Amino acid sequence: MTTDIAAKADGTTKVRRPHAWIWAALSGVVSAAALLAVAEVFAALVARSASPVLAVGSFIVDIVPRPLKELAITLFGETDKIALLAGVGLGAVVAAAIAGALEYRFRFVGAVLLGIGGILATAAILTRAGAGALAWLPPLLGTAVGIAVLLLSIARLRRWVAAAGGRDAQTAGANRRQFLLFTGITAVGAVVVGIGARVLNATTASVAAARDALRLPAARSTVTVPEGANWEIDGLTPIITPNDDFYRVDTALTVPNVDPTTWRLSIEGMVDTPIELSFDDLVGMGLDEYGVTLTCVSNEVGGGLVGNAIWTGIPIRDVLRMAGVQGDADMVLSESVDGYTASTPLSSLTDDNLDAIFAVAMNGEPLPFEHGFPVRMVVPGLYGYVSATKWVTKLTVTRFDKDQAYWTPRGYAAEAPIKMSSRVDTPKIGTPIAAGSVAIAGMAWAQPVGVQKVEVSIDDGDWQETQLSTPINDQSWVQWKLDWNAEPGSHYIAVRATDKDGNLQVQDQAPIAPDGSSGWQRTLVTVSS
Ligand SMILES: Nc1nc2c(c(=O)[nH]1)N[C@H]1C(S)=C(S)[C@@H](COP(=O)(O)O)O[C@H]1N2
Ligand SMILES: [Mo]
Repeated sequence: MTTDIAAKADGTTKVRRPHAWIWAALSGVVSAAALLAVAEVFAALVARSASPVLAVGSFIVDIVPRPLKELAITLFGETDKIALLAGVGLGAVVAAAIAGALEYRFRFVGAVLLGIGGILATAAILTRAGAGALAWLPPLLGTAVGIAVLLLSIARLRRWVAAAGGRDAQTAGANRRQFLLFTGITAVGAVVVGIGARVLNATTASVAAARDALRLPAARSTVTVPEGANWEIDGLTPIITPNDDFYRVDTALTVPNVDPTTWRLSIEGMVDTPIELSFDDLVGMGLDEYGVTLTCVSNEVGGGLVGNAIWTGIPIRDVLRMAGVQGDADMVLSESVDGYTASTPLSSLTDDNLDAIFAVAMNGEPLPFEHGFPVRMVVPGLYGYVSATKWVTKLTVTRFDKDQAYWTPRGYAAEAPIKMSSRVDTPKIGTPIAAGSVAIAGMAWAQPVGVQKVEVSIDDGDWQETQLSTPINDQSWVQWKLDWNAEPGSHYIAVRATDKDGNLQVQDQAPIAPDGSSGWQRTLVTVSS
């Protein structure tokens, strides 16, 4: 900072003018911080979900076109959500600084801009699913306080600037102090209070305790991983994916905190009797274990958006039967607490030979928060976006020609069975291996019928049948391996699967949109001498 008082040659002093634009911009940023802090405090009191930054972030998640979303995932990977929030934050800071500078130059223009920002944030909050009846209160109170801070701060800045123009160093100094004190205290207060309230709003403490305390009844039937199902080969994926390693895909900026004691599942729409079940009601229907491989439509051939777990749950058909499904329905729209929806063919949920379940546990423990605690759906053979709704709270029995799910207007098919696929886990491209005896190994899946065989072709030679690990069931992936005498140089390894109905994995390459990737993986490995 520059000193305000400069000595002049004749011995008198002249008060230097402050850099008013910069201070005005800063006032704008401080006002916005006050807005957010007050909104967070009132959100903590009346409506935890009414956080402006998160609501605006979620709104953006929902409106950005698919190619942009894919670009964000490519650029930032699993940190795409953090990048988005940082982007929203940066945008807000810049907009607030502009509002401050404008307010200094044109009285009330900045205040109006801040007001518009607050109203847009309120609209974003109110359009979120699960916005409570009082959700409008925090952002509007925040906006009022933010505008007040801006007006008061800029008024003090004007007084300082005016005094600095004169020769009265003392008045200028006092006005400067008043401005800096007011703006500084507001800034520090907003940051401390705002962060405190945000942490409080995000706190999972009570729900985490509820999850820890949860004692699920023992499953009536269990899945045993057969002998020979899991080979321990360096670089090969284990047959059961540990919860911590399981891929995560969802639109949620913050993981929903759902208290199992207040959670309800309602079955509505084209049913004879709409029903509502508590967690205890659902679990009381009896638990069984199911081994199912879950796959994301965004998984590229050879990719890792796929995992296999032992799920504990209740067949969805049993719950639908209680409600009584009406004859001309053909789809079930499942909805999560955060408003996400998936469209699942009714037949996939009522089929006696296909175990579509409400899962409450994953690999022997209550569902992790990221994977849908307390209840999610798992449907064998359908991509996650059309079946595996996490934090599920409502099923609407309906028709495909009447209702649409979240991804349907965003470029993905309304119905999407998982495409049979196979991939090479080892050797890996870019990791040179030593010549000699090498295991080529990977994973393959072909829900719902199961994998019959996996073949490998080296350097475009004959297809050689590989060895398969003992399958857990037809809904779970298998490992495959082939012993190879690797000679020095570069080699292509291609892989393809065949299912138990005799269908060969589709060779034609397809992108992930609209209904999943296809093609045979062909990877390049380097063997050193
Ligand atoms: N509530 C909710 N459930 C959801 C999603 C979502 O965005 N929100 N994404 C779906 C998609 S696209 C997939 S692939 C699976 C992923 O489940 P996982 O994160 O447990 O691996 O969840 C599905 N369930
Ligand atoms: Mo997905």
